[in-house]
Amino acid sequence: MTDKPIFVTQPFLPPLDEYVPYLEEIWDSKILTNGGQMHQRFERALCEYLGVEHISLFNNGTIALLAALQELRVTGEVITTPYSFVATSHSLLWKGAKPVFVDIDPVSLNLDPQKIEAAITPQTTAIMPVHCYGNPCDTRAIKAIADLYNLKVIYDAAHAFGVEDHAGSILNHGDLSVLSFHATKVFTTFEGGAVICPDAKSKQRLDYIKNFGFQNEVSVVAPGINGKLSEVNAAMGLLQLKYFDQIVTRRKDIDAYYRRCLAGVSGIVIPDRERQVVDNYAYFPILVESDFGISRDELYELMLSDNIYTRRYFYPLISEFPMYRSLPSASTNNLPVASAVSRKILCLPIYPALENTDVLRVVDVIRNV
Ligand code: T4K
Repeated sequence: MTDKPIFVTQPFLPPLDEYVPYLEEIWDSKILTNGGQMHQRFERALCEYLGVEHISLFNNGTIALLAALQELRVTGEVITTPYSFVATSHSLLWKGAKPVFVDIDPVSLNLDPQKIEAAITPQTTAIMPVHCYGNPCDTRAIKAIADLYNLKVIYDAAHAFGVEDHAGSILNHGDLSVLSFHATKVFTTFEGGAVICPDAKSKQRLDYIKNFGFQNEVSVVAPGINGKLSEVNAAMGLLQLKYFDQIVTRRKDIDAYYRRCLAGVSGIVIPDRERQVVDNYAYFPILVESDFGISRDELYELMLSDNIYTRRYFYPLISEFPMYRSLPSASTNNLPVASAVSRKILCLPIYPALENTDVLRVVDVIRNV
């Protein structure tokens, strides 16, 4: 008999009967989308929970990234990380901007601020870093560079729901920050996303952008898109929010259990998380070093044969995909750290329903090597 499958992640689903009253409200109102009651309530609840002033909700993180770039009128070249989900750079291509890849820091696995300045040209208009795995970027250093060269900063905070650093919510840094509420994320609305804005005016413009640019029934003030979050998704968000502290507590326990079990296993390195004051334990990445005994890919296959679905987030690098690899900044010589990490990384399963016995199954495969 094969053991039950263990996935890299699974969404937390609140009891179904708790969803029903929200659905009844939607059914009664007959408003299904376009900024209804649930949408408005969810926006307010999120601002309060996350400790931010203004949020514009979106139907997914990718459209939210696009809208953020549109709002800031980003053009020309944008400095970004190759070590992310492909949506980060794809949003730049959709906006007609050129991604310029800069290497990552070997500890945080985020854009290395020390390497940014060398990549700035007269065409550079913005920096798009990612808080990878919810690990905060060096926001101070990035702000100093952006201020000096007059660049916009858009944080891809898809992994960083609920994360705080020394200054409070990580989402308050940069010109705009973008969240994803995809089913694989620590906080989910099935599909969904949001842009965190510094002031009411930019929120207003983002609200126009996500609704085709409509300001009112007869005026269209921007080349907008359909980026609206439906009422059913917003209701799911309200319900998830009630459970989020519980979700993070369980993830924290799993994270600690992995660390205890894997301590001292030679060839397995757990990247340090040094900047967060409040973590969300969104991912559990390990680096499979050359002295482990087998390669990362062999370990990945070994897990698969045991019905354990780990993920190589992020391999290949974005810069290795066909639409990027001819860019000068995509060369491996320019990205030695990201290239090496991408070949060693493995994200282990972590989600609230994962039991300690499941963690042990994962750990045993590693220890038995
Ligand atoms: N920026 C960054 C840094 C991102 O990581 C992402 C998305 C974005 C931007 C864009 O945000 P969105 O537009 O997606 O809102 C997943 C997700 O599709 C993607 O949202 C996510 N990043 C990326 C890191 O991972 P896959 O190809 O790994 O997903 P999939 O379908 O293979 O799922 C992985 C595992 O999760 C499955 O083995 C089982 C489990 N799962 C998945 C789904 C969809 C469930 O249990 N239930 C589900 O509904 O890309």
